Amino acid sequence: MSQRTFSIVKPDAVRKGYTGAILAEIEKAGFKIVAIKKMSLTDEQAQGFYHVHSARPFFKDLTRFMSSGPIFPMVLEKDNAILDLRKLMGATNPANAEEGTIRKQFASSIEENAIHGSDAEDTAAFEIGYFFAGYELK
Ligand code: YYY
Ligand code: MG
Repeated sequence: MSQRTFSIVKPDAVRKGYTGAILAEIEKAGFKIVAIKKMSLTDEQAQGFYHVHSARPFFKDLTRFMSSGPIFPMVLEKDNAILDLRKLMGATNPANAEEGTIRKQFASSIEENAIHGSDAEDTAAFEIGYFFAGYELK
């Protein structure tokens, strides 16, 4: 069944000029791009987005990194979108990511790992609403 998920091309990948290549992988895998924009987050906005990780030791570095430059947040749609995007992304740490995954190809470390993808239906709904208004999601 058709499903929506939320993704971000992170600041490291945008800085390195990988945005187009990452979007190409996403479209090649059958995702429809429902909405996309370029923007920069304040540290406070990054903290709100990653609030589930607020108690983690890496939280401060993570939110500082996510607000360090432009990102491309987007909403993607296909059958089984949430799980299929996670597979296409590869493991959080690119050292453990499978060959051909986005993180294997474009990430440089566990922090600078090129792409975000929602991990469940409830987090996808929260994350889509954090970045996009209903009228942008037709
Ligand atoms: O969903 P995913 O991005 O694969 O990983 P999460 O466990 O949700 O962590 C979010 C984000 O935090 C991860 O993409 C990089 C960063 N991070 C980190 O810097 N160091 C860790 N040990 C774990 C996660
Ligand atoms: Mg996650």
